[in-house]
Amino acid sequence: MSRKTRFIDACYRRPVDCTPVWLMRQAGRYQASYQAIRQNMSFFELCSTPDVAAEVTVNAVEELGVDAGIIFSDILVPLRAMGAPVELTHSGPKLSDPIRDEAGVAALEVVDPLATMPFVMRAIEIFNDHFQGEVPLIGFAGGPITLAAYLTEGGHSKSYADLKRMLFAAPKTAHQLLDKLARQVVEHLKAQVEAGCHAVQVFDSWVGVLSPSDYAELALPYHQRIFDELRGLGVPRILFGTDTATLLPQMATVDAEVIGLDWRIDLDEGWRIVGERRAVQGNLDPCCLLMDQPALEKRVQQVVDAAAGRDGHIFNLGHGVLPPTPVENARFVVETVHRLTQR
Ligand code: 1CP
Repeated sequence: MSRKTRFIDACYRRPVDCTPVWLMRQAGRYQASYQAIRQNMSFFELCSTPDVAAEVTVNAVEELGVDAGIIFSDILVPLRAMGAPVELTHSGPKLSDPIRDEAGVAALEVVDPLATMPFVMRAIEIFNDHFQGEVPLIGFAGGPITLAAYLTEGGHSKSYADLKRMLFAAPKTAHQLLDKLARQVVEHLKAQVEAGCHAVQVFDSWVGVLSPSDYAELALPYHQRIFDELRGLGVPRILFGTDTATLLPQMATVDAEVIGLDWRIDLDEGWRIVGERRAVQGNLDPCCLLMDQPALEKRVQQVVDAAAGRDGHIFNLGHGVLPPTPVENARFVVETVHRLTQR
């Protein structure tokens, strides 16, 4: 079975020969090949140089043996295209002039991805040329709450007080912002599929900072709209967030083929909540990859056991690969899942 068939069939809950695996943030600083490339160019330079972005994506697939690639880019790339000059510093993403009022929101523009981010689509084409369509490629965008978090906070945050000040105290401005972000997400994902992506994932990584009632008001309507508008593309759609255990009953109403789970809920319990009709992606704690291989194998086995051989499990981490991860442990996870789930 080709990697493409294995991955796509699992998304649609069809039987496969073994459980497909890919790892969130599988391309990055824990790889020597990535570090070598980053010595010569800045992060956003890398993202906007299609042959190098494609090379980094291909390297991750080849070094790890995963069943899918995820195009090397960032959720911050479309924010820069919309007019928010986000930079990447040693302490993470930074926006010197965070967006906290109506004027700031009004200045953001929903842009044509082909005109403003052609390099993303070009990198997708180069990846597909390399693998001749044999390895599926995932396109992605950030979710509205996560993008709004970077714009309002100006970077990573512990309390998300600036985000929540806008969401709770200025709901009209907040909805204007979320609406623009949702429209940009749809445009960006459509362009990536048209360029050749075989699946799409929305990373609403920080949506778990919301209570269930705030999720219902501020995130769910946008998730539903984004996924409804992507239905016609005919590719599997993955919805991911972290800390979503209490939000899953609502996320299960979004028309996504696959729901991503983090480790804060057991996979079988999460699957029960999102329903047997869905495929699920997850949910090994990325910290497990810092252990020795016998201990790591036990943790992989636990996730495989929780999936209990059901169709529609895509093995992944509950969140991204951590920078101190040994590459051989990432490769070991992929081999171990394939070995343990051979059918
Ligand atoms: O070289 C470097 O120092 C850059 C580190 C780095 C990398 C490797 C950043 C900056 N982004 C990326 C790549 C990236 N980002 C990918 C493609 C790689 C792959 O998956 O193989 C993807 C899908 C993302 C998505 C992304 N960026 C998310 C969603 C996924 C998640 O982990 O939650 C988020 C939240 C970001 C923001 C971001 N980009 C970079 C950093 C350091 C951060 C901040 C993370 C944080 O606030 O904790």
